[in-house]
Amino acid sequence: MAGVSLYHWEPNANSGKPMLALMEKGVAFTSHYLDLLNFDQHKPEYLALNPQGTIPAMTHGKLVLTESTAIMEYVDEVFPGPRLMPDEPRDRWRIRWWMKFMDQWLAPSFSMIGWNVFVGPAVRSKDPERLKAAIERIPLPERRVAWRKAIYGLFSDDEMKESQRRVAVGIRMLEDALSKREWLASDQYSLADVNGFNLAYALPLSQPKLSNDDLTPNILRWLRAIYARPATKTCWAMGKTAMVKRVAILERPHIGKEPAA
Ligand SMILES: N[C@@H](CCC(=O)N[C@@H](CS)C(=O)NCC(=O)O)C(=O)O
Repeated sequence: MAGVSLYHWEPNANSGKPMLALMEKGVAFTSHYLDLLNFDQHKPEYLALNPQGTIPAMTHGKLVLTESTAIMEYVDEVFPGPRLMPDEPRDRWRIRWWMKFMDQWLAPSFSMIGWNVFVGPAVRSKDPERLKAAIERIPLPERRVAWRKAIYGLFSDDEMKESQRRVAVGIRMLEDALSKREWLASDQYSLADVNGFNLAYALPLSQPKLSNDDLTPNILRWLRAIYARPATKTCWAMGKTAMVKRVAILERPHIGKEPAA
């Protein structure tokens, strides 16, 4: 069978989705770690593969695939191993509903908060001229804007407030869905759970007043159940940054409103 290569950053957000889906399916792949904080995704060798300069991208033989959720669906359909999409059309619809909601509406807000508190501060101290040149090399104008705002601390109060509002709405919706069934969108572990974990694995640390064992017990049960899966453990062990190591909070048996550092 043709080989699989994955170009990814950390097991987090979009990169973590195909990483975890491949590991759940038991598909061997060659990992190409691109350091997002070093702007590896805008280097000519990667742009030759994905001219948009965003990660992840996957190759399967000669085929180049982009868009993390679409890659996960491809992985689930093409490779043997446990199915991550059930057969029942209603379940498939619910899974796709959640993935669209997360990708389009919720994840950009999580991302803005993450870029404000982690990505921006992590690169800000680099040489200013190098940073300016790095921003100019970014192919997508909207990503150029995001980088500029993160590096120079330019996210407005209104933008941050709206992101925080969306995260609060998303937490309520996740808790409600997970109070009705074991997994997010069907009675079996699915791509919606893979997608959701990548978004929410550090919630009790990043949003302790909104998500903890007392307020959102079902979200915490769900996060711990996903973290206990061997594929998740292997996947998150590939993380190199402090951002991803936050997953260890799920090892605590009880997380209150103010988790100790
Ligand atoms: N819709 C795309 C989004 C890809 C994306 O924007 N990835 C982020 C990382 S999570 C990225 O590459 N950021 C780097 C940059 O903007 O330079 C997907 O789901 O694959």
